[in-house]
Amino acid sequence: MRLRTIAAALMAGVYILAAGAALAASAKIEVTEERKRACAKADARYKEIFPDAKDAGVVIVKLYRYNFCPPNLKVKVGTTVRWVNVDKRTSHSVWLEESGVAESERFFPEEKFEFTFTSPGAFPYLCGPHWKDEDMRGFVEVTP
Ligand SMILES: [Cu+2]
Repeated sequence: MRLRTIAAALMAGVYILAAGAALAASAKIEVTEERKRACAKADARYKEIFPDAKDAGVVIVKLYRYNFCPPNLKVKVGTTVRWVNVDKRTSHSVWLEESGVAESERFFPEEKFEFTFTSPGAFPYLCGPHWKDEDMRGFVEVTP
């Protein structure tokens, strides 16, 4: 009886670990050809808008045509991510909803939002106004 309980507990543990890993994997954004093309344009836009940008100490994510570029990031604890809107007329937000972080204000073309990741884990995030209809989502994996 006791052995069975231990076995069941172990199985549950394995199941939870597997579910956690699956969740992290499923939270990653699929990088389609369309997204790659949009992100190449986003990079060019960023250089055009901010030719003298000095991004020392921060990791840049560009927002362009309902994409976060790059959509998947892997950073170390303590890293500050700067989301920069390089669109021409659309405003966006960054919302780490699953982590319980309040949605950012909408930020307009050439504006930015910054967030520092202070604990390791998987951090899927959304653009408040565009995740539903445009599937505008991103993912940050934070390592210790
Ligand atoms: Cu958006």
